[in-house]
Amino acid sequence: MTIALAQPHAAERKAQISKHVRPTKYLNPLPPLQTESKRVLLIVPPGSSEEAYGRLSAAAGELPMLGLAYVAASLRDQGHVVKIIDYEVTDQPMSKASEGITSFKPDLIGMTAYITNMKRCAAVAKIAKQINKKITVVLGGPQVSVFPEEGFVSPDIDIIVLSEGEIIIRNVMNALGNEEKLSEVKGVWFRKHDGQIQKNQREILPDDLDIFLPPALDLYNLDDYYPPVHIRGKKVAHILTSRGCPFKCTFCETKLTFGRSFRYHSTERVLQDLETLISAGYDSFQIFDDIFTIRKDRVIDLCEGIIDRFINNGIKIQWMCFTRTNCVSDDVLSVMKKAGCYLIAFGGESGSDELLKVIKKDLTVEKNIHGINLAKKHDILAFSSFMLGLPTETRSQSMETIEFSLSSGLDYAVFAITEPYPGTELWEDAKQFGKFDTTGRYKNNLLSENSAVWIPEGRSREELSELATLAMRKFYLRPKSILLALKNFYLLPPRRALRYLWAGMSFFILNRFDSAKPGARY
Ligand code: B12
Ligand code: SF4
Repeated sequence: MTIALAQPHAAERKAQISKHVRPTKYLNPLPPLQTESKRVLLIVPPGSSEEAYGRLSAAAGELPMLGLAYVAASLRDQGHVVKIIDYEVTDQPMSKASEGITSFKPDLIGMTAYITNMKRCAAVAKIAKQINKKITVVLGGPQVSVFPEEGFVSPDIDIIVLSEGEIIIRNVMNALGNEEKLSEVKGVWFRKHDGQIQKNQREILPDDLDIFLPPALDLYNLDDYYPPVHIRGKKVAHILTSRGCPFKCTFCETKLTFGRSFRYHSTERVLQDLETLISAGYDSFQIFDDIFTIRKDRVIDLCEGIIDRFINNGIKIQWMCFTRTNCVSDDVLSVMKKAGCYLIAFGGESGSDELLKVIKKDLTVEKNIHGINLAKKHDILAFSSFMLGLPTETRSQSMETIEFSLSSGLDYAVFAITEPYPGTELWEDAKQFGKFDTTGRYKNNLLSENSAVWIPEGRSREELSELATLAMRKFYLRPKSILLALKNFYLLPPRRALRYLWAGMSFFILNRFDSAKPGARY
């Protein structure tokens, strides 16, 4: 059945999607505690944000890890004593981890593994085992969800949780110290007493996201964090209203962690979570869903809910989201704008149709322009991320991408040098179309001052770094971008505005932190 969204009748539409609106109470079928309660320490390993985001790190912002907060909420609900320590946000040295572990005396330590922090996770695990061999060290997160072998390279890591952690970790807690029981827990790989790695089957992802509790963000010291430069609002929270993506972009591994079917929270649940955050003083939200607008009917229902419950009652909120240029349309954007959407982040990736095909983006340059124009038509700012140095990319195609970013009406753009992640199709393509230079591994970062870890045929690391910097300069040193930055500074709390100003000056004027050499920071 086609849903008539152009001139929808509200009651009719509500009835059509009512099957997706679930009860307002948290139904909690998550595994209950079957053993004694444990002390769990969730750690963001020491490291600096400059390592992760490069020269413009202050502009990238610092946000509490949502994944750990979801896992923490689930563990706390099961009855454990849970603490989160983020050593990265406060730029702590590795020695601090030992103080935190010694004083909390955890039974279990958990960390989120990204491609960028695997070594640091291993270093924390080593410290934990030196303090007390009995501490169980668990790794979850994107990197080990698709490439669990990598976790066991460190002898100090005991258990890997693959994919969504909320249910699996509760089963792990019930099976701790009992290999037989642990062998039955789906979604884990673990090291047995004899040193063998037991590889259990993957867990099936639950359809109903409402079974998950809201992330335990209260376990972070929220004063330490601040959002990226393009984000508006006095107090900003990031939320997830859905998980999963059906598209097949070769470089992306989201689908490997969260599956290809699109799963989402009920409208009522999202509204309740927003209400809680608004009562705590939040006025601005970053919606971190991979493709927020993939289901029009759901987005329209949610936006109408926001308008009814908040906007019409004088509660002004603003928010941004991520989506694709082919998943926006006039009807959706119009209601999104009314519900407070001020910015959309698209994944434009390239200014060349040929390259968009290579990465199976299932988009064309024309579609990207159309999506950006539609956002602009509804007075919504448009942001896009781009990739430089894709397989088969030539210098002139890199320039096409840069030119596209300048001519397409975008308000914000980031340019990352392509980094293939294990487990993705791009990882396989990379072997054919270029070479890895492992001296640079784990050092590539989001904001332009990159050292490529994979060099496409016929290109060089220096050339790609130079192009990424050139792209940022060309894009942000235009009068249009400078005016937007000035407008934003005026809208932002002074401390944040000054921080961004410093980041911009460091990058564009002082050329500070020019450490694009591989290995510069390790
Ligand atoms: C928002 C986002 C960001 C934000 C992060 C803000 C923040 N602090 O939350 C920004 C823009 C800053 C960012 C930066 C980067 N990101 Co990012 N990001 C995302 C995005 C879109 C959402 C992350 C999220 O919140 N997910 C929702 C939570 C619930 O999921 P989760 O963290 O995976 O956690 C679940 C499970 O993994 C598991 N789990 C996680 N941790 C643990 C721990 C334990 C103990 C257990 C049991 C389970 C468990 O359970 C959780 C709940 O279900 C994802 C894509 C995606 N859909 O996830 C990419 C993604 C995570 N990012 C990715 C990358 C590569 C990066 C960068 C390295 C990019 C770069 N080159 O600079 C940086 C560096 C990050 C770092 N800290 O080192 C990759 C990761 C690939 C990889 N193998 O590491 C992803 C998957 C996107 C992709 N390209 O495929 N990112
Ligand atoms: S890049 Fe975006 S659209 Fe493509 S697979 Fe990943 S989440 Fe989906």
